[in-house]
Amino acid sequence: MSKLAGKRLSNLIKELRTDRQICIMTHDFPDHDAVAAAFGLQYLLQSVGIETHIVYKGMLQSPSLEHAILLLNISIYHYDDVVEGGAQIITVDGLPSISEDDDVKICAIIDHHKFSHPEYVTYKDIRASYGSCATIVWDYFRDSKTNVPQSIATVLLMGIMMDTMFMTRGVSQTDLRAYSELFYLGDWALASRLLRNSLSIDNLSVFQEALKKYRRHNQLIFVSISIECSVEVQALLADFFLGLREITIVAVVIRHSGTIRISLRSEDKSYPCDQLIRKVVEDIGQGGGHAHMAGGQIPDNEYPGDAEIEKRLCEGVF
Ligand SMILES: [Mn+2]
Repeated sequence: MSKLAGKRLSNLIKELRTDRQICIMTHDFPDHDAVAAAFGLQYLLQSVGIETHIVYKGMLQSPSLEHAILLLNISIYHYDDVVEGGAQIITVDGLPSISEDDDVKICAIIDHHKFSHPEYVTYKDIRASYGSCATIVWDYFRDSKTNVPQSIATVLLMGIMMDTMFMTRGVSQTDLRAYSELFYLGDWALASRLLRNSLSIDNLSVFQEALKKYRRHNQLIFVSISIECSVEVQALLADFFLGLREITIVAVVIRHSGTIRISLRSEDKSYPCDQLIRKVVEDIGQGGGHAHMAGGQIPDNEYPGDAEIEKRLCEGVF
């Protein structure tokens, strides 16, 4: 191991055995921030001679992310295609769905969400005050005095901008430092162009349904979408409603590959999303996130119906 690895990276490397496959795994249905964090970390580990695969479960659902992966030459694989028995997993930006049948071991967790992370994992770097996981990985570059190549800087910029909605929410001082440094190192124009064009004409039917069906309770909007919808479109829809000046809390429910997903947004500090989501999914699912933004999942067969979710939400707020 290089002496230049830096403290954080050295501590991470101590958890890894190089005689087994090492995979950096994003949360299921990865988003820009998850892929950015994985891509950055892969480069760092490679620079000290450790080869890894970036893997995910679910699907890549964002055309803008797929475009970025192609343009910036990011090697990312579906879990089922490359992960070997006994593999060591480093998770980034949220826990993937790894079951006991998967013959793998999570050996490190790097995240900016306050989920309940498994006890047995000894290396946990959770920084819930950060706006993005990409910022944590940037800090590993800084700590190990490793130069950030242009393609990595561009992807990290995408991750930071996506999760902070172009530096307008959940921004910590470190996010700002990372952003301002990466701005000069990466291709900021490309990163922003890819992000700003993440919707397509096909997605308008989701917005149409949302505009017809949304339910307003004072400063709160609840909307449940019945047509197939990606998590990325769900997020953009939630942000759209939050942009209404009368509205400070938004919940968007979608159906997505066997689960019901709830995306929550709040601009009101008295109603932090991470607490609210726990009330909404209590006894039926799981959820977590930040004060300004959180998400929850409920298995299809446990779903109590939109009316019950709406009721729980209103009870949490009024
Ligand atoms: Mn993130």
